[in-house]
Amino acid sequence: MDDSFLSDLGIRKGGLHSGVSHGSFLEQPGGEVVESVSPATGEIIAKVRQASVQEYEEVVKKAREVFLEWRMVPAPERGAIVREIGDAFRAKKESLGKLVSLEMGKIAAEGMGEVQEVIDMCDFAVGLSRQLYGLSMHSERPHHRMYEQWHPLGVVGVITAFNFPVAVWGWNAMIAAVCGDVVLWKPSHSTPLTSIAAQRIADEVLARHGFQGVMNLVIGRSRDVGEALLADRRVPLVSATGSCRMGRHVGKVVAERLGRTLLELGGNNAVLVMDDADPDLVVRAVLFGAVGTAGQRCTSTRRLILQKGIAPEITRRLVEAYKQVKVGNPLEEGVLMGPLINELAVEQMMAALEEAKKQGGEILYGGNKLTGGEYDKGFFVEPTIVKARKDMAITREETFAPVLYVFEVEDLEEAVEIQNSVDQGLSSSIFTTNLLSAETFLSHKGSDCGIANVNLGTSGAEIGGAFGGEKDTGGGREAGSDAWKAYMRRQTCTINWGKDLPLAQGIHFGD
Ligand code: UN1
Repeated sequence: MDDSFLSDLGIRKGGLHSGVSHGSFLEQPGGEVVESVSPATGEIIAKVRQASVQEYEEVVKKAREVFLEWRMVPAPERGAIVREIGDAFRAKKESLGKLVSLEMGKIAAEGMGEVQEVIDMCDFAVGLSRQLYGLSMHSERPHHRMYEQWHPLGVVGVITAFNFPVAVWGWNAMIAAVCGDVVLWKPSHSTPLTSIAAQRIADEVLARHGFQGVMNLVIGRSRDVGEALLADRRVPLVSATGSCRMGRHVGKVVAERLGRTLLELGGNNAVLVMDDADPDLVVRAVLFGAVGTAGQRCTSTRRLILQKGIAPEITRRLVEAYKQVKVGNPLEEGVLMGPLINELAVEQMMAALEEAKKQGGEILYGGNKLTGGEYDKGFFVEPTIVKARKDMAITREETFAPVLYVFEVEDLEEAVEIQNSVDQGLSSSIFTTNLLSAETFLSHKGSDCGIANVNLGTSGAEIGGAFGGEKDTGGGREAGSDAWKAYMRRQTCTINWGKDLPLAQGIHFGD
């Protein structure tokens, strides 16, 4: 493999890298060394020295100082710097996309798509830097004026997962930066090199402008560094992506100190297909949604709910399509599905399939771990389709793997009932050419998810919309629309420009 992309990103193959940066990387952080392992080949790409709690302390202290300066920079000027960060990511798109593939296992096209998401976020944030609007209100009192304004919040903790090792940081970091906040990033220990490479790109631009430390990186163990971050009153907002279990813990610890959280947790996303749907669109969308990123997106399609008239055709064509999926090294041309992230993920998928069979599910395609040849070195599985019934409890759990449960229903009402019967509420979609069905799905008696699509799949959202979901997905919204408001504090201001002191609600007090 040509690994010049690693040197392009400053990563030395087999080398030992620092996992802590407050604008420039610390020489010798005091935490344990972690290995970055390619899930496709089992090879150690490089090693990373993590932060101890002591370095975490140092970084937060400095971040807090940088915040006091950064918040005084006019927002459009902050935006201009973020524009340069976007340009720097453009220049490294291919290299960083390949590193994402190598370290996380998604195919190169998706790795590059993820870097594009960071670039798009930079562009969005630049525009936003001139649009951090507050409202003005009419006061009920004479000679009074009321308005609201948005102030920077402080140091924002960003905890990201392995599956989107750079895009989700981009959603948070670019918005936080234009809002005048300072970012403290704790990435997944499974993808340390991607975060180091991304941090280095941002560091270089920020240093050029004398703003080292607006973005900070702390790779560290959850049980000490992570806990320190959650409990830290100097961090007013923690934005966390991960499992529902992890989110419950984050929510509890941060709420205990009355801090804010922005949670993007599990999904159990369904595609509903009505008899009047266009089958070509369905097959392509479900393939991308269920097999893309080896089913390891929060938005991956996990349930396919088919109206009974179209069910045989869709099932047959989907099985045909699955047969064509080439599973292998994600950096190889023609491969559509890479490995899972680690052995545990493979075991969890196999355990879920055992459970599905016990509960009455029937495997229509796949179901196995892949072995032999190059497969023995990595964590490869077959993409899998399971014919399911709605009473199967396993279908209500999120298994982070390419498992698609297929249901058959009578009508839209039953389809929506199954779709909403799970604890998670991230993404959903319907395929129909009937306006009434589409609008019912989008209405308040339709999908209960944060994302609801018509005639496209559940995954692959654009950054322009607010991203996130309801129920156990955590309720947070990131990226586009007005998600920026979570990263600022709102201040309501009333000004009296008269010579009297009228009270609100018409109260007379001692006069
Ligand atoms: C995630 O899996 O955490 O909508 C994020 C999508 C991507 C983001 C997924 N743009 O599938």
